[in-house]
Amino acid sequence: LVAAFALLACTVSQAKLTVGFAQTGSESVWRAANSESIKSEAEKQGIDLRFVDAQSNVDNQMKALRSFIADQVDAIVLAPLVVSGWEAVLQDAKAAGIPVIIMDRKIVADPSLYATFIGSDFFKEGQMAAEWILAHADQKRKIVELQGEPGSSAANERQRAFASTMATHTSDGFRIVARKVANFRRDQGRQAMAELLTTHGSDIEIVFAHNDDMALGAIEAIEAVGRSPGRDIMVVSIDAIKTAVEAVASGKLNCTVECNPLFGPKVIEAVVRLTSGGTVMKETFNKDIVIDASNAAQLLPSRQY
Ligand code: GYE
Repeated sequence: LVAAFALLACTVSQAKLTVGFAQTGSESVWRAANSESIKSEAEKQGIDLRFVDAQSNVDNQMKALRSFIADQVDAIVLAPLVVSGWEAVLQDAKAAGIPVIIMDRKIVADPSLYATFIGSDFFKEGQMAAEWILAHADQKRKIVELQGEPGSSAANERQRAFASTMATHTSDGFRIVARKVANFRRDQGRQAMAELLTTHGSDIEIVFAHNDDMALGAIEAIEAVGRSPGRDIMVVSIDAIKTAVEAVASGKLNCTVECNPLFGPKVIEAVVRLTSGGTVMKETFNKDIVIDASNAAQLLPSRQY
């Protein structure tokens, strides 16, 4: 009997899963909320999570994956900084029998190299932002775009969707006059917008930012030149972090398209299924909504991130 208990205790302790999580970095408020959501759910489920903050550096992320494979973790969660370059390391993970969950951003690779993708539909988000502008722009037509991390699926898809939706309305005069990369960061958004205001001055009527942090930076830059964000210049972005929803409620931001980062429970559920012989859907998309003056105040109290 004692031996049986010892055996049981042994299997129970062996059952604790070890999961490697290669996060992009900590570039935005969205990212902090996403990291927290996965960490807390892992803890709840008694999972040993090895968290690596790649500090927006692809080499760091690649190194993290290699060390997870060398340590024979039970599963890998990857939020890929960029879309390309993952084939070789994913082949190694596959050869080692380690399931990989791609979350948040997508990759371009043979789909058999990863188990599942879980995240938002960035193309749809870009489209929703463009459609909101088309419906609410009044006389405003000239747009500047603040772009996220080059090569990331989030920036790629939001740009592609926005441009293609706007392209169908060039006859109405809608035009993207300039684009600037600000890497999803608030300080860079402020800086980029200040430069755009210098070079394009009174031309700018609408700002489309690939995330809220950059939009909040842009709002500061607009105020710094004595113009009124939300009125003189329309500002639209994506993520719907609490500070941005507050800015919508106070009229400085016109619209933010939600991109929900709180899907740690879905990611961890996939980990548990995949490591216990279960199956998961190849792709799972989160549902996102549009937030503007019509619903911001009402949504604010329940905002979790
Ligand atoms: O919009 C931005 C973050 O990949 C959806 O990355 C994510 C984006 C998000 O830094 O704030």
